[in-house]
Amino acid sequence: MAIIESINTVQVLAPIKHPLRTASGFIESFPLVLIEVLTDEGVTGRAYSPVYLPALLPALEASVQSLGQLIQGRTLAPRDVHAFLLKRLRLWGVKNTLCTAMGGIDMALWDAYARMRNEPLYATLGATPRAFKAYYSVGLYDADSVVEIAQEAVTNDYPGLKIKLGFPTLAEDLAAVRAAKKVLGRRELMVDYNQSLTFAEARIRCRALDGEGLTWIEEPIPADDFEGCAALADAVTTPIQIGENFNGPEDMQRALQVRAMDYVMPDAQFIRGVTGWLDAATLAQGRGMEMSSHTFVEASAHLLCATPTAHWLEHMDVAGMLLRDRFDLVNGTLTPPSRPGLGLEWDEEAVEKYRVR
Ligand code: SMN
Ligand code: MG
Repeated sequence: MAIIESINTVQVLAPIKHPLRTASGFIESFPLVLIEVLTDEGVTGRAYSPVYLPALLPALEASVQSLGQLIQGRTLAPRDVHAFLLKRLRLWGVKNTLCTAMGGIDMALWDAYARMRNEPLYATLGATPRAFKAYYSVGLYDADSVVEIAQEAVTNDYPGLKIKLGFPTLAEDLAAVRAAKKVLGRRELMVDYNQSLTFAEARIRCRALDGEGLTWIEEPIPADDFEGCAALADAVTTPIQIGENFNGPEDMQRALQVRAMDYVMPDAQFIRGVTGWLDAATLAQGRGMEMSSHTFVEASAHLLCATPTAHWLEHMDVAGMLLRDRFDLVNGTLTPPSRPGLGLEWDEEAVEKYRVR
């Protein structure tokens, strides 16, 4: 078995096609830490972790490096390393930046592990490749500007589009939804409030959106208010979607216990990488709940293959500009590549260009 030798990290500000405006914050380019796990057998595992504010990049990089120091010299056995880190960090737990750091490391370890076996990650997980329907995930657009972005979804043959909502008034939210629907026709529309509403306001707005034919309403209220989410899901017909803010599968289990949501969409890094995702997929299977992905399209394409209740793949291309081989959509679907591991190779020139010094 290979041994983990060292961990390399690079801070980048990854360019995105359209700036991401939400009701709760703005992302102009994506702050990422690129992670490489080097082994004594010459195989390198790759993944990346995100952080919200560019100013927090050094904190994320330091977190990845600190966890890296804890696992240096250990056997390349991703589940064992995961269990070791959880136990080692138990005293204060694994939340927020430390959680995405651990998720990124876990994914890089699984990438190396699959590469050692010379097979794509989905095969290492015992799954076959499948084509997942992908929805185009974009920011907040009013009734006028949403027309162009919805047209972009149609032109690129996406079967679905997700827009942000949370304008000052319900009337503006409704107008954006109706304008987008008009362009999309039979294609599906999801909306995302990014936790911006109070419970009372959410109940009014979500009920008003019932009947608009939305596929789901995402994070209408603070997503860690599981009881509030459950009450809202009861009061509304449109499925309520949460999951991107779960820190590990334990959060998802607590949310499931109170029936906080109708659909679930864990984030690959925040759910703690491949290991955490597999636990989450089992929980979703137990409840018979549709499970979608959140950002990190490259890993998500593999992970959804090993998800019995796989639903939609979110297509928000966060790292595409930094990759040598793109993960391209075909007829609005994404199939994971058959290259070893996740299939990620950095485009070194692009990394140089966007790295933070
Ligand atoms: C989102 C939030 C933060 C970063 C990326 C994406 C968004 C989504 O909530 O669901 O895409
Ligand atoms: Mg969201």
